[in-house]
Amino acid sequence: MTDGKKPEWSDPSRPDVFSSLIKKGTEQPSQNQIIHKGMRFQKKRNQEPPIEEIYEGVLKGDRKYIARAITLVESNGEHHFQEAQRLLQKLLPQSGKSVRIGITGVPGAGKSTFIESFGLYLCSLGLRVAVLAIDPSSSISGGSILGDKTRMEMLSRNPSAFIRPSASGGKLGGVHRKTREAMLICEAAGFDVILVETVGVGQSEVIIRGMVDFFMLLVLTGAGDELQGMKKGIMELADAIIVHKADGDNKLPAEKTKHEYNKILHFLHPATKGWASRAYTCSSLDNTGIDKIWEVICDFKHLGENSGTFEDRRKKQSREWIYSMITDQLQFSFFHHPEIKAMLPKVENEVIAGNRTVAAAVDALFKIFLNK
Ligand SMILES: Nc1nc2c(ncn2[C@@H]2O[C@H](COP(=O)(O)OP(=O)(O)O)[C@@H](O)[C@H]2O)c(=O)[nH]1
Ligand SMILES: [Mg+2]
Repeated sequence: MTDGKKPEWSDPSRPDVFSSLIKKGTEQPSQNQIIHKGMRFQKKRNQEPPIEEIYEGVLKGDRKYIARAITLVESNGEHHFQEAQRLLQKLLPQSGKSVRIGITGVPGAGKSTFIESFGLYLCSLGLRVAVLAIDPSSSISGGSILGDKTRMEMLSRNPSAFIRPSASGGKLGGVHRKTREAMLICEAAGFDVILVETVGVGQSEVIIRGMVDFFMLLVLTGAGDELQGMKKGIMELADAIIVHKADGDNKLPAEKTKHEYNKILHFLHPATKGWASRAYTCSSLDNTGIDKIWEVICDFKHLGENSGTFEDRRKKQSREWIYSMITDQLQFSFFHHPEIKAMLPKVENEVIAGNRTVAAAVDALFKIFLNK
């Protein structure tokens, strides 16, 4: 990850403190202006601006401060955690007004290109759009996200849009909390729509489904047999299936695929109570079918708000958030416990050498952790 950069205030003596790296973005005229205004940041190197300053900046929708706030919540440092929670607590009353949309699909399905077209369309309607792109594979592939940034070049230049790529470094659990918190920041910053892009790698779909209002699956044209083999579980998470790249010679096959999916969807459990998930075609290249997808999402929201399912899901998600946060916290405090850290390699060796059972080893660790 040679192109990755740590936040300026990160402690160089503790390289483990940040789980993700900031990627170099594309130049934006509006951001340059902000950087000039915010010269204080540069003078006060290694020192983060006070929470109150970040708070005010986020509320104003200042991208520089939104990025700062997200970097703060992404930190794994104990001190940053407390600061971040203080900031989020202040921002909380301003959140909850955006439509949260999750987008998944295999690599190459065209998610980033779709977000560029869809995002630009939303901006043209006068809406403000935030994009959070999570790439669980980025730590392995070494920055496919950077490619995404260039793919969303037009959108990233649009003053009504904010794009935040974030590498999970393979730790899905942490991304869970951090993406929710990044969403909260974007909502407080007044974005109308939040798009969360995630690569379909099994677990990530379920996690993102648990934090968005509307979830869509981008698929490509395929033969009927392939569709049958597709994981039913993933289709049952989707409020819409988008057969993407329906352009050129692919137009007709895409229509055919759409019908195939509709046939299957008919027999599946609906992802959202009272909503019939359907398949649609679109092309981000030709910009066709994009408006229809927004229409579907508006219908979904309208219906859900009237029936109460929209609010119900959000309440359920908040409840689940508590439990996933408890799990995260437990995990964090366990693995950062100094004695546990010191003991772990020894215990590992003992287990591998066959001198101790796993259960006995874990039990001993927990006795230390719980100070028994
Ligand atoms: N023909 C066609 N190609 C597309 C379309 N959208 C994306 N692509 C291409 O598909 C490839 C993968 O796109 P990308 O957005 O990076 O996919 P992601 O991995 O799902 O984010 C790129 O080469 C795009 O140019 C589309 O609507 N039509
Ligand atoms: Mg992508």
